[in-house]
Amino acid sequence: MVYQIYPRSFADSNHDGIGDLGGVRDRLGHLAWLGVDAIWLSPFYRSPMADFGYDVADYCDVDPLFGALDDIDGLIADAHALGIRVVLDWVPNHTSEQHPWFVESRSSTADPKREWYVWRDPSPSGGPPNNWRAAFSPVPAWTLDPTTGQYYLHCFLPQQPDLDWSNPRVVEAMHGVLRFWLDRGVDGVRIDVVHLLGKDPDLADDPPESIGLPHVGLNDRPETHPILRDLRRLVDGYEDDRMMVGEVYLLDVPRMAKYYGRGDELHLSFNFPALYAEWDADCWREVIDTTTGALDPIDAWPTWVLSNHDNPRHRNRYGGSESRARAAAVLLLGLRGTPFLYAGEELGLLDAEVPPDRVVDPGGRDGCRAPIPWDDSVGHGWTTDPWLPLPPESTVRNVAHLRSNPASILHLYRRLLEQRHASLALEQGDQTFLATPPGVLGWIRSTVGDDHRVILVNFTASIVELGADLDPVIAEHLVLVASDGVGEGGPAPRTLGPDQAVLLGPS
Ligand code: TEU
Ligand code: CA
Repeated sequence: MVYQIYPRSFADSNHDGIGDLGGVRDRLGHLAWLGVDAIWLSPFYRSPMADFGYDVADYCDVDPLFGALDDIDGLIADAHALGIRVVLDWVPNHTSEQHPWFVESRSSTADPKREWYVWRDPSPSGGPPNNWRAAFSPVPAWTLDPTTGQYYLHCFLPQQPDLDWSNPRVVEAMHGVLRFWLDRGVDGVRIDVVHLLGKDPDLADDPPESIGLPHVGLNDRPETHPILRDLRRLVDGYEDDRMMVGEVYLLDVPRMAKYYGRGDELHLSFNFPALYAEWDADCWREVIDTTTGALDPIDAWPTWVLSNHDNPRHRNRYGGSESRARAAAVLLLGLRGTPFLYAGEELGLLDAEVPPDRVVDPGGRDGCRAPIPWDDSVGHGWTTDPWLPLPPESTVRNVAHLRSNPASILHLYRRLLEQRHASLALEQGDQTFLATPPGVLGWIRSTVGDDHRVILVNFTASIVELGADLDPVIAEHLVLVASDGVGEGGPAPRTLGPDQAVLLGPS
C-alpha cells in the first residue's frame, strides 16, 4: 500500500502553520505502526506555489517552506530504517514560469532555451494558436508573451508553461533530474500528468465535441510511448527495485492501459475511472471487469485509488457515512492491485468546509487538502493557525483519539493491512468474482495451494441475505476483518448489514 502525503497538510515541525518534511519525519513511526509500505510525497521542491508546488522552479532543491535537502535525505534514511519506501512526485510536463529555463526561454526568440518550451505565433486571425483549453478554468491553454509577441503553451495555469519533450535537450535535462533523486536513494516517482508529455507536432485543434474540456483530459499521443520506454530503461538501470507510477488522467481504462506498454513503459498507472465510480455494486463491478480485461495479466499490475489531493474525499463522494467509508476500506484493500491511500482516509476524514475568504487553490480543491488532525489539543497538533481550516469532527476524528480506540476506523485500516501482509493471496493473488445477491460484490483472491481469501462488500443500505449459492464457498471460513468490527474471529456471516464488508479466510 502506498500512502500519499500532501506535505503542506500533513504535520508542521516548525510551527508556521504549514506542514513540512520535518513533520513527515516525526510521524514515520506512526505510519510504520499503521502498516504503510511506501509513502508518496506530493511536491516539496522550490516553487512560487501558484499550484502549491506543482509549479517547480528548481527540481533539485527543497523549498525553504518545507525544509532543506538534508531533511529529505534524513527522511529517506529514517523511512528506509522502518522498512518504508519513498516515492517522490516528479512534475516533468511543465515548470514554474519562474524556473530559470523559462526565464531564459521567454527572454528572446533567439535564446538557446527558446525551444525548451512550446512557443507559437498567434493564429492568422490573431488569437491563440489552437483551441486547447487549460485546466481549472475555461481559458485558452496559451498566453501571449508581450516580450516576443508569441504565445506559450500551458495546459494548467499560465504560471506553469509546458516543456517541449520533443526537444532532446529537455529529455536530457529531465533525465538528469530523475537520476539526481534516484541516486539520492528514492525508491520511485509518481509522474505528474505523464500522458501529456508527447504532443501532436501539428498542435491540431481538439475535436469540436470536446470543446470546453481541458486538453489534459484529451491528450493521448503515440509520441508519449517512446518517452516512457526511455524513462523505463533509466529507472530499471538501477539494480535494486525502483518504480514509476504515472498519473494517466484519461477517464477510459483501455486508453490508460496502453501506458504500461509491453511491460516496458510505466510500472504502474493510476486508474481514474475507479476514483470516479459511485458507491454502487454495478458501477464497481464494471470498473473492476474493465480493468481486468484491459490490463495484460502479466505485464500490467492494477492500482486502486479512492481519494487524492485533487478530488473530494471518497467519504464525501459516497454520501458521508462512516460505515460506507469503512466498507470502502475493505474494498480498496481487498482488490487485486496496489492500493493508494490518501492521508486522512484512514481517519475517515471528510473534506473541510472552506469559507470563501480562505479559498486558496485556483482549482477549488482546498477541501480535501485540509490539515491532518493529530491529537486532542486545541489546534489538534497545529500550534499556529494552519494554512487551511481543519476538517470537521477533529475533536474525535484525530490520530491520538482513534489510535486509543481499537474499534475505530484507523484500527480497521491497520487490521486490513496486517492481513494483506500476512497473506500472499490477498497481496498478490488472482481474483475471481463469486455469485452474490444484487447490491453485493464478492470475490476470492487465491494463489496456488490453499492460501485464499474471500471479500464480500454490501453496497446497499439494507441487510442482505447472502444466499445458498455462497454457502459452499464460505462454509468453514472465519471473519478475519469486518468493516464494523462485529463478529471478527467468528464464523462467516449469513447476512451482511447495510454498507458492511468482510474479509474471510479458511478456518
Ligand atoms: O493533476 C492533473 C489533473 O489532470 C488534475 O488536476 C485534474 O485536472 C483535476 O483533478 C480535476 O479536478 C496533477 C496534479 O495532481 C495536480 O495537483 C496539479 O495541479 C496538476 O497535475 C498540474 O501539475
Ligand atoms: Ca512548517
